[in-house]
Amino acid sequence: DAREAIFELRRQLSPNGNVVSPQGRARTLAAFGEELTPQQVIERICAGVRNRGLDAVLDYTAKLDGVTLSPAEVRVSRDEMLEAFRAADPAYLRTLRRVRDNILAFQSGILNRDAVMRRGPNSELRLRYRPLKRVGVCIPGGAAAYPSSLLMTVVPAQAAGVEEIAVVVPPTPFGGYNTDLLAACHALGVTEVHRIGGAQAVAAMAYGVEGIPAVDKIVGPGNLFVALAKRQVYGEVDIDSIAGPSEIVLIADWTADPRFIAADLISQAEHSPGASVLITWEPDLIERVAEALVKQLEQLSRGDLARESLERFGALILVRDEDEAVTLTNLIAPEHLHVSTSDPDRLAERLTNAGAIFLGHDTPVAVGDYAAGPSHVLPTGGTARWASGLCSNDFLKRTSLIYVNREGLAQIAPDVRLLADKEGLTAHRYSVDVRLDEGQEP
Ligand code: HSO
Ligand code: ZN
Repeated sequence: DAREAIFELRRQLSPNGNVVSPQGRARTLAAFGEELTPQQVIERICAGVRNRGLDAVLDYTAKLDGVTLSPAEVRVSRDEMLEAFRAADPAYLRTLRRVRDNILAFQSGILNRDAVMRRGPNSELRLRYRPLKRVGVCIPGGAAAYPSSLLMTVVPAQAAGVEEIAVVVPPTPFGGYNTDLLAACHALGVTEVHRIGGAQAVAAMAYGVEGIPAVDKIVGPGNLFVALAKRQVYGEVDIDSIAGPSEIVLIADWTADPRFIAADLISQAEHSPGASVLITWEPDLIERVAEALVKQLEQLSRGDLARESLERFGALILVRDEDEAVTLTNLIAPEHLHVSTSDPDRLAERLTNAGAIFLGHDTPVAVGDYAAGPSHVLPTGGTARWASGLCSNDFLKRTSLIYVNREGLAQIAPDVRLLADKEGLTAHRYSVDVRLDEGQEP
């Protein structure tokens, strides 16, 4: 039963499920040497950082990342950034610049604008947007320390006008010592990079520690512990989302090329784990995609990783018709949805639950992952039912501005008085009456 399979898949792929970096999970739990749940580990780390500041961050970095740093070694120096930038491949730097421009153009173009509403001459209502002042960006330290994730978080924040951006990335060869990543930071104008990661970095940015003032919002991908830590500090600061593994649903009809579909399914699976689901009403297509999958998995260098992921979290689903495809897809609410049909726009109209939709045969998800402009930080785990991908507007806060003159106050006063009376809040009522000279002494 497709529905049941989907629910099972959903359960396993939630950030709390057991597939999120099982090795990392085991290592971290072992480091605490007791029978602690991941949540209890997070509470310890956050409390430690809150109470003991940078010392605690460095202790956890030694304990969990196996790297001993002095306080002075945490922040990447200006010279180190410059050196990485100078040593970088010029073609890489040109690509970074072009992609940055794509992202900046899109993210600037969609920025919310202040709104003014006037109903008559006696009042004015406004909604004003202002950027957050300081934002923290998490970049993972393993093989997934992607420059593209740096682009897809930092540039939207810059488009919104965020003044200070702090990047944290664990002290690993992939992470805080990765010259490509440091070069990318420099190319984007990021000057503040700290070699810390995991829950301790999230806590440091949320509470503020020596050398790292508290931020207003924390964004960016991470493992189970980063996800749980973000949830823990939410309320103290804002966060983007609790991210789980990557996912794709592909809807295809007979006009789709099975080789393309296989490649798209595998490209999600190589995130390892990643969930890849094909939904079609063409029995033929399923067979041809299965054949193409076998061929491509043999040829691709990450084929083994992807195969493992496909075996656990892959599905080729045959539905009756388009309608059933739409219903099932909306139920899954995938992070990425690729509509590979002859008239993708028509179908997309009815596909309401998806982080990002890729239209037509020639728009692979990789275009959005790397270069198009919308952020690839997208809702996973079925949260596309109610959540949206990261964008520049997520770095703005709204303030409402309310003005009435004396006449405006007089006009609205009866309603204010009546509600204040109902609630028994006499001072609220008096604050209106005293202005309209109708109040006796309170
Ligand atoms: N598909 C990932 C983003 C990514 N892909 C980074 C390649 N690099 C989550 O949306
Ligand atoms: Zn990807």
